[in-house]
Amino acid sequence: MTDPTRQTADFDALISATGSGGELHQHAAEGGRRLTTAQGVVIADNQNSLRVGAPGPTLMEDFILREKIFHFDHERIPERVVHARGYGAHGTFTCTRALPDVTRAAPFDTEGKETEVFVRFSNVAGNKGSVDLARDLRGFAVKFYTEDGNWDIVGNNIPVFFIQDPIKFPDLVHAIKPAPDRDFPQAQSAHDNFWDFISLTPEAMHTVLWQMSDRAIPRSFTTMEGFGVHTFRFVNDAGASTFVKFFWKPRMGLQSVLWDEAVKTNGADPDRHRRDLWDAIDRGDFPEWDLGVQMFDQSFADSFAFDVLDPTKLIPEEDCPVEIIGTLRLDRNVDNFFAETEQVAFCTANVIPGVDFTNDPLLQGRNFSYLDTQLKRLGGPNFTKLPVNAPKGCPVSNYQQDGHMQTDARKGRVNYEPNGWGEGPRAHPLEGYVSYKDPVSGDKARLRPASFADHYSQARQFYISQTSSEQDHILAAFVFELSKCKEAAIRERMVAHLLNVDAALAQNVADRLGLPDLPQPAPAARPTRTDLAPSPALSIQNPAPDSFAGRIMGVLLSDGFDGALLAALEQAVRDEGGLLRFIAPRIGGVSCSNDNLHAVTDQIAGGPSVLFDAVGILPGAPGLADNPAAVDFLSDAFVHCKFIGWVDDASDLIDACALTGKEEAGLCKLDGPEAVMPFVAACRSLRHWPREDAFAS
Ligand code: HDD
Repeated sequence: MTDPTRQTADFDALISATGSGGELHQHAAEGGRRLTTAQGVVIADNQNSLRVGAPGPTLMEDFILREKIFHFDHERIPERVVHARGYGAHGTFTCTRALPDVTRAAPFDTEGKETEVFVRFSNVAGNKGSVDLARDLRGFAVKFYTEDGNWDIVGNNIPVFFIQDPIKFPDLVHAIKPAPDRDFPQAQSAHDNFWDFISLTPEAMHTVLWQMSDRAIPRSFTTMEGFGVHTFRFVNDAGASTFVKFFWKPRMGLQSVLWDEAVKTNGADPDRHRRDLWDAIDRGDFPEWDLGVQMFDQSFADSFAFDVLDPTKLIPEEDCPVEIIGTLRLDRNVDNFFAETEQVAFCTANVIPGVDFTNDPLLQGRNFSYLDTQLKRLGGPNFTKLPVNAPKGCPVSNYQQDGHMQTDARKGRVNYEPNGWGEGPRAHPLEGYVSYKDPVSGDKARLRPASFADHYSQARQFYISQTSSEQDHILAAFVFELSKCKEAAIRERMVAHLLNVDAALAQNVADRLGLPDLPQPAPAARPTRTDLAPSPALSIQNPAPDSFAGRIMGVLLSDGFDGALLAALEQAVRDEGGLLRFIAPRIGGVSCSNDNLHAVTDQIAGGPSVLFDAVGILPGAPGLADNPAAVDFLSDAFVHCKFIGWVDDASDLIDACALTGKEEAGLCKLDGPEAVMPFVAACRSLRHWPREDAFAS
C-alpha cells in the first residue's frame, strides 16, 4: 500500500519538473490530502502527461492521463427534455395541522412533525444553460423523505396546464422548443410554432392567459406560489377518500417583475433566480412556504361548475378555502449541483399510503412518463440508490437486482418470492400501500369527457380577476409574443380566441398588432361562455404587499456622498429586514463626505437597477448625468415603477432622465435623515403602479 506521507527522494527535482513549485511544496509540507486516480493510486504529477523526450510522443501507457480524460469525456448526461434548467435545495416540512382523520399520509399525522424534503425549481422550455427570467412556467417539485417512503408533489407555479390529455404533451413541447430546422429561438414562446400549436388548441386558453401574466416572470423562486395542479386523493385508515389540491404559498408574498425588467435582467444576471436562492440560504435567510390544501368531497365535485379532474381548470379559493396544514423551509444548499440537483428524479407516481391518484387523464399519463425519462437521463434503473433519490428513514428491501451501477451487494441465495427458505422481505397487507377502491366502468375508446369542453370561462375569470395594471401586462405580453409570429394567420387565430375571453383585450391586441379587421370569434366547443365572478386570489398585486423584508435596495453613490444620510438609510432598510447593495462608478470604493472609504458592491455598468427592488440616488456631487449607465439606472428604475429616494446632488441626473418637477409619491426627495423613514415605509408596497398610467399608449 502507498504510504501517503512518503515523499519521493528527488522531491525538489519533481517540483521543478512539474512546474507546480510553491503550491506543491506547501501542500506536501502541510500533509494535505493526496490526489489519487479513481483506483486510489496517488498521483505524482497532475500537470504533465507521460512522454518520451521533452517534446516527444505521449504514451498510451499513461493510465493517469487516460483515466482523467475518459471521465471528463463522460461528464455530461442528457438534460431533462423539459424543465432542464433548475435549481434545488434541501429543507424541512413541518406539519402545523395534523389530518389523521383525513389521510394516513405520514407527514400529516402529528402537529409539529418534521419531514426532510428536497425541492427543485425549474424553467420549462429553456435548455440547461438558458436564462432565468424567460417568460415561462416554473416547475416547483418537492420530494418528501417520509418514513413510509418518498412522496413527490411535482407541481408548477401556475395551477392549470395547457392540455387535457398526455398524448398532446410531445406536440406541446416540440412547439415551444426551438424549431427543429434552425434550432432557435431558445427559452421563448414568442415564435410561430408555439402560437401555431396554441391557436389550434382551444383547451390551452386558460393556461395561456396565466402564461402571459406576470406569473410567468417571477421576481424570484421565493416569491412564487406552487401548485400540485391535479386533484389528488387523501385516503384515511378506514379507506375513505377526500379530494385534495395542493398549494405552496410563499411567506415573502407574491412578486413578479416587468417584461422589460426581465429582458434586461437576463443580460445583467442570467442566474438571477438561482443566485437569489443560494444567497438567501447561505446568509441564513431561509425561504418559507405554507402548504395549503383544498379538500372536498364527491358532492362538492358534482356541484362544481367544472370537472375537478380537468387539469385546465382550477377551483377558486373563494369557492373552496385553502387550508394551511404545514410549512416548508429551505435551509441547506446542495454540496454538489450535479450529484443532487441534476440527478434528483421526481415522479408523480411516487406516492405513499394516504395519498392516491384520481382519473385526471393528464396525471395518469405523467405517472408513466417520469419513470421512463429517468431511465434515459440517469442511465439505468438504479437511480433510486443515489443519495438524493434514496428514501431516508425507512428501509428499502425487495428482490430487484443487478442493472447498471448496482451498489447493493445483497447477501444470500434468495432473490425471489415466495420462497421456502424463510428469508427475505414479504408484502404486508395492513402496512402496505393499498390503492383506493375507485369503481370504474365504461367502453374502451379514445374520448374526451364532455365536462372538459368549456375552454373560455375560466380564462375570462382569470383575466377579470387581475388589476388594471396586470391586465395591461397581459395585453403587452400578447402583443409582444404575437408580433414575433411571422405568419399573419396565426396572429388572427389567436385574436379569434381572445374574443371569447374578453372583447376589449382582443380588440386592443388586434389594434396593436395592426390587424386590419377583427376575425370572427373562434368556434367554441361549448356554445356559450359562463360569466364567472372574479376571484381576487388570482391576482398578484391584490392585496398590495406590505413589507420590504428580503428585498434589496440599490444605492447609487459617488465620491463625497452624505455619510449620515446613508447611515440612516442603511439602518432603516435593515430594520425592515431588507438588504442593501452599493453601486458606484468605481468598484474599489467610494469616499464619504468625511473622506472615509465605503465599500462598493457593484460597478455601475454591472449593477443596473433591474437587480434591485428600490433605489436610492445619493451622489456626493453633480456629474452622474454624464454617465450613461447612471442615466439608465435611474430611468429604468422609474419606468419599472420602483420607489426612488434622491438627494439634491442628483438633480442633474433627475433632469437628464426628464424627471424634474415630477410630483409623485414614488419619487421621494431625501432632504435629510428624517425623510428616510417615510421613504423606506413607502417601499413596502414594492412598486408605485400608478406611474404606469403615464406610460400607457
Ligand atoms: Fe412534467 C419534468 C411538472 C405535465 C413529462 N414536469 C417535470 C418537472 C416538473 C413538471 C416540475 C421537473 C421535475 C424536476 O425538477 O426534475 N409536468 C409538470 C406539471 C404538469 C406536467 C405541473 C402538468 C400538470 N409532464 C407533464 C406531462 C408529461 C410530463 C403531461 C408527459 C406525458 N415532465 C415530464 C418528463 C419530465 C418532466 C418528460 C422531464 C424530466 C423529468 O420528467 O424528470 O417526464
